[in-house]
Amino acid sequence: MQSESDFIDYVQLRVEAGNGGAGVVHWRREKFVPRGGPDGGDGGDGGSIWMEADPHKWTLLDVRYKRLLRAPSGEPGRGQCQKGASGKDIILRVPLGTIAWDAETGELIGEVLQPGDKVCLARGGRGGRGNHAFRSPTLRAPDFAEPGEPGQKRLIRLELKLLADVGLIGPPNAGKSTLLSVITRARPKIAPYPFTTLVPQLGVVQDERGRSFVIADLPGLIEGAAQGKGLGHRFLRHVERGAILLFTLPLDHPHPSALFYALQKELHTYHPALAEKPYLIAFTKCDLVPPPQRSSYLIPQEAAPQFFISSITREGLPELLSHLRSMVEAHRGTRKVSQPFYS
Ligand SMILES: Nc1nc2c(ncn2[C@@H]2O[C@H](COP(=O)(O)OP(=O)(O)OP(=O)(O)O)[C@@H](O)[C@H]2O)c(=O)[nH]1
Ligand SMILES: [Mg+2]
Repeated sequence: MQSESDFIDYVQLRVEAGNGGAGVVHWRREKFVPRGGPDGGDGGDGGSIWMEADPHKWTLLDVRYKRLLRAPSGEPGRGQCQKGASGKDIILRVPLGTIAWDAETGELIGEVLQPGDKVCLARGGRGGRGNHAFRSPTLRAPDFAEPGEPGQKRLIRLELKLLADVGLIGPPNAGKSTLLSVITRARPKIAPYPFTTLVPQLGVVQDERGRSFVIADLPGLIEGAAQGKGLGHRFLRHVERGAILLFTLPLDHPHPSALFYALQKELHTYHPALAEKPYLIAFTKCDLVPPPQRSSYLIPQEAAPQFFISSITREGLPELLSHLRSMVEAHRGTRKVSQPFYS
């Protein structure tokens, strides 16, 4: 199970790609030929630095300890037109949903969304050409060669925005983690006090046909979250790429509908696009309210589907999950956001 300090969603590191190896000036040496033609080979290319999406990673924790990544330079060319060896690339494995920025210019370098997606963080320098490459009918004995190009050097900021299909939005103590624990194999911490969940947790909902979607349990949101109150705002960006929001409104709260409006307002304040995501509503802890009294909690004039669920009795869960699943399937592929909301 994850602990709080393991969830790292922001790191900065320096990357230095390898320089290209120099091309060389060299002359063919053969018996009885005092000075053969030019045969200086090209230098090898410098190693590049890449990030690659690894579906088994969910945090940038292990990247945090890598302050500097330096790829080897290419080797100089050699006689007999031999190219120098290229520097080996370095591949940094990162979770899906990692975005790379140039920390000095603010430029978006790229993001990885699918397993195996690769983005070049620093390109290795090209090897220089040896004197063999410069020979021509008018220049039979070039006595010069190119130096290698320098490798790219950058300060990189990596930011993780989790890729979940569904994000749980609710106040502290709403039963979000309990819900995650009964519908997935995730084992988040559950407790009868607010702010039990301090960092996002992911769980995979799987059905008997093997279809699955990913659901993110986030720290509870309180009013003023968008201005930095509580914990939730720091993690709100992790629902930016969740296609669907699931509002969890606990029935042990006196006014669940007021909660709903407050949560929507927070999302809107944080970023208006968040408030436009498709959503549904689950009234949690419905075991606390007898069925005849439940309908009074329904939010009037609300087009989104509303469910009464209990993680204890499991009431309402199959209906909620099947609805979520069809929404997820309808919105698959819409989670690519190439320009993140803010930097
Ligand atoms: N009666 C009842 N209690 C529930 C239900 N689901 C959760 N609870 C209780 O509600 C309390 C809070 O549950 P959590 O799952 O930790 O709530 P949370 O929304 O994750 O809270 P934070 O992480 O603090 O935001 C716990 O004491 C749970 O046992 C439910 O369906 N019925
Ligand atoms: Mg929780």
